[in-house]
Amino acid sequence: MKFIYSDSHKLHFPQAEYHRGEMVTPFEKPERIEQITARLDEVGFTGIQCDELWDSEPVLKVHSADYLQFLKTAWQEWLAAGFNGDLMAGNFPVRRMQQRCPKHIDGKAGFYSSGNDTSINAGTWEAAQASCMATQRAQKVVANGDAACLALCRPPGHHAGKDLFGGYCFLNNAAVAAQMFLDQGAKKVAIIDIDFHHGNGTQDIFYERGDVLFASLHGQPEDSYPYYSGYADETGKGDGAGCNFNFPMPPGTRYETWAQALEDAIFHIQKFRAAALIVSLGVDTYKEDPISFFGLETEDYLQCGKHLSQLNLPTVFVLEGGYALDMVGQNVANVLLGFEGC
Ligand code: Q9C
Ligand code: ZN
Repeated sequence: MKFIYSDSHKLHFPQAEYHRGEMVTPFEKPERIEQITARLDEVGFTGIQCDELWDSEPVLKVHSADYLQFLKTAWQEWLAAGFNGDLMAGNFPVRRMQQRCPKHIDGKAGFYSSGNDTSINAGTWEAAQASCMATQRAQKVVANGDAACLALCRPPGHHAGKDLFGGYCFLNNAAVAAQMFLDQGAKKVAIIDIDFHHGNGTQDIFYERGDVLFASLHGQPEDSYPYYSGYADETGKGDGAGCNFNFPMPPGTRYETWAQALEDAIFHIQKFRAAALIVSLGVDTYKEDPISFFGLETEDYLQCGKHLSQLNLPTVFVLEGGYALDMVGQNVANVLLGFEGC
């Protein structure tokens, strides 16, 4: 299997993250990609450096134009306001407040964000675009006949909503890949999100659409980020009614239980008759992950990949989370190895 990456991911390097009452080094850091590429090289996958120019066409079908404009100019506006250091949102238009975008960048940041966990620096927009272009390239590799391809996205994407950044995400790469299959003639596409966290951004984008099935396996919202979505009774709306599947699971969930939800999701995808599959591939389900609470082991990812291959669909893997630096490479590699039947 080929994997697509871009060195431009390094341009996004948040300085600090507020975590459990302390400022810490961000979990979502450049070394993640270095670890993964090193391991994928060792295992014999073929890395392709992506140098494609920005193409906003499929992106504008899943994100709003005003949101993309915000991302493009946010850093310059932050500097122009006289602020130093990373842009980070601190105030949000919550219940009963006005949903009107203010003029000041400090207000705009909160208007377009779901949390204070995701900061913007000078190179963030370029890195987010490169991450999205790696996805677009991987989708084209699959559209041109490869059975599967991995986009090594950084920053990740599944928490990015139609007009929201957060959860370390800016552009929803999985949504862009799904949209591309549809634009190329597919009638229906499925996205399965196996990152530890609920794919709230992807759910938001497709919640009222019947052409994309979204299924997510994740830590239950009672106990886990993103806290305000991911319940099993969120099943879609309008044209999308019955096309959204959430599988929330409690702390300590191990592979046996998790794999039952995976089988369940796979069953629904088969019934949906999707023409292509996008996998939001996070390996923060790993037992040693520093911000998550499932108990998957490195060998389990082989089985997981094998299950996904049973769908027998053209498949684009899109990297999401995974923060246990020592094992993130092997865990990602194992999903692909299992998928290829190794
Ligand atoms: N430090 C992905 O795995 N947690 N995103 C905020 C404050 C945010 C995870 C807690 C977790 C986001 C792609
Ligand atoms: Zn995650």
